[in-house]
Amino acid sequence: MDIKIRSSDPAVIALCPVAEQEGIATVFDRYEMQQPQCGFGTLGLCCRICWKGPCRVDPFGDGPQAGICGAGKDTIVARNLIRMMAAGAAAHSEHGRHIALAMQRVGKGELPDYHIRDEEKLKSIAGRLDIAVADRTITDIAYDVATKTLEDYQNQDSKVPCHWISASLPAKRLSLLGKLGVLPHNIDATVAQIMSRTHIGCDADPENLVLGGMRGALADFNGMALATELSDAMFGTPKPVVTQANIGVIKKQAVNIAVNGHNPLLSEVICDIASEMNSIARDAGASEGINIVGICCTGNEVMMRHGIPLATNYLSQEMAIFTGALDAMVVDVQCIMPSLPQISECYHTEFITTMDENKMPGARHVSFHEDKARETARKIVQYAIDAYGRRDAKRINIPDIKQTAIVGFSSEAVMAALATLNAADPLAPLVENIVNGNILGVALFAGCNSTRAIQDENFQVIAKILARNNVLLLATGCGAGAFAKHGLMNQQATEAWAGDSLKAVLTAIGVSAGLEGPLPLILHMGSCVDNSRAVQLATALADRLNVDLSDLPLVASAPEAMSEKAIAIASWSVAIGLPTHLGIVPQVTGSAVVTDLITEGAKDLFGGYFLVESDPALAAEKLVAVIREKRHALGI
Ligand code: XCC
Repeated sequence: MDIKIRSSDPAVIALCPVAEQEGIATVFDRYEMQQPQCGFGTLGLCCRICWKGPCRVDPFGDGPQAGICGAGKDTIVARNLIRMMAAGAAAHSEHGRHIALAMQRVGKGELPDYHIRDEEKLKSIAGRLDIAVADRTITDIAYDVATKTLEDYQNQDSKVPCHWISASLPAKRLSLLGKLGVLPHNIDATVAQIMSRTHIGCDADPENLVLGGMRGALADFNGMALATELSDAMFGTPKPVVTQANIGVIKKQAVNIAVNGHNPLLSEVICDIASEMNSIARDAGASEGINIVGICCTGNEVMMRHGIPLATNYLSQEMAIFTGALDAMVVDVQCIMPSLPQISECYHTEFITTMDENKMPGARHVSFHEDKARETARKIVQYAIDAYGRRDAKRINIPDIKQTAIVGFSSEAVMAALATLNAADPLAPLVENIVNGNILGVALFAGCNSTRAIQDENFQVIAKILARNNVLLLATGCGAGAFAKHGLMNQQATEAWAGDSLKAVLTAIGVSAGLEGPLPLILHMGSCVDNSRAVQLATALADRLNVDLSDLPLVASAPEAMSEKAIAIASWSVAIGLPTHLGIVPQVTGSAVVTDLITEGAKDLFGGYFLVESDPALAAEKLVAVIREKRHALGI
């Protein structure tokens, strides 16, 4: 296999031959082995919802047109799609619940290993949730914020929408979503309702199903907004920090520990403990002590808060082990390939699972609970130090591939940078430059990598074209990882790729904010749950202009979307009014009705819609055209 047709990441291109030489299959090999993939599944036409099945509908119209129960293609496709949205919502919201429960216990004084690191942020959250702050202790406020947040998982009054979505979207959008009946009142209930209505013999109406799915997707938004905001209060609100990204951040002379997954509750403590255990690592022979590196969204979390370098993003997570210098990979939840423990077994790498509900065959499981966070982290770091002693020097191969990245642009950080230009009215410089066309529009890149595309390629092609067209670029998740690895999140990239007027704006803000040069070409807003940061910024803009989100020259793009979480994110992006590009054809095309519902139909209802285009250059052109249309409608 020519790896260049599977990945554009030079580190992957350097390390895949190592895997081949060792006779170990990678995600790219397994993709080849799966070809050709099932056509029915690709079209969304395979139903496995009951044990009379699996059933499938013949897309050419010759064979069966309904499953054994009578469900036709539209019902089957819609049910499959919204179950994926529910799974995505469940994943983000479990993450959020975990953080909220931890904060509630911090509020009760039960977790000495955690603190409220950003008290101002906590107070501002309290203000948004109508919780009093005057003359109160920070722990009391934390308790109330967490308790009110947890009501979003408990409220049984379907007329009262979740607190977080109500506190996060413009009034116009909330009113529209309320009228459409898609504002969630309870995250858990919304997810349960999707599972219930898609059980055999329930909702069979594709439009009703898709609307129910959109409600679940908005519950996903609610779950990620609360996860982001509470994490900031507990661990700090990100500020711009200079770091490095790609596999070359692994160091030969250090005990290398990769943190992989999503939830900062564990990785934050590991970062603290690692700095305390440096001398033990040095005594074990690692002259550079302990080197924590990040993968996927745990990587984004620790990168933006502490400048911890990013080793890689989703599709290349296996590559870190092939360096022969990764002493431990510590994982929590989501997007962790089950192949990792088996590959680790071929090396000296300790592969450690930590969450009791996420175990993997072949892994060492160290059960993580917040009560004993520091003690558990210490044990994990010690396993890594012990593994360092078992390294095989002959198998060490760390390609010297890494790029500088400036990351950590929370909405607060963006506002702070803008405030250096206009302290009284920080949004004014952004609004002025959008109105006068120096900034044509804004694009948010989110989502994963998929083997259905050349890894990271779509992100790069689309971003460079949009930047040339003076579109301001934001990124989260593995998209952000892709840009960081490929050197598109630094000042040199702004010089190289930004159109003239965008470059002038990024330079004015960057210089004024003390960066001694422009802002990076693409602003790193964080992990997947941090897509809510971009919505926060967009909501501020919409409120300022007294328009709805769907009126703004703002688009979203998930060029390599893959996970159920990405499907949920892309769906709420549509529901809040954004034209949302997908570079991977979603598994819905077996039903013209559902395809039409999420494209043209959604446009009529929400103003947002899916724009599917797998050619990245064409996708970029279409996104620029959409931004121009929005500007035209606004009269700017
Ligand atoms: Fe996708 Fe969210 Fe996972 Fe990366 S890690 S593969 S969901 S982009 Ni968040």
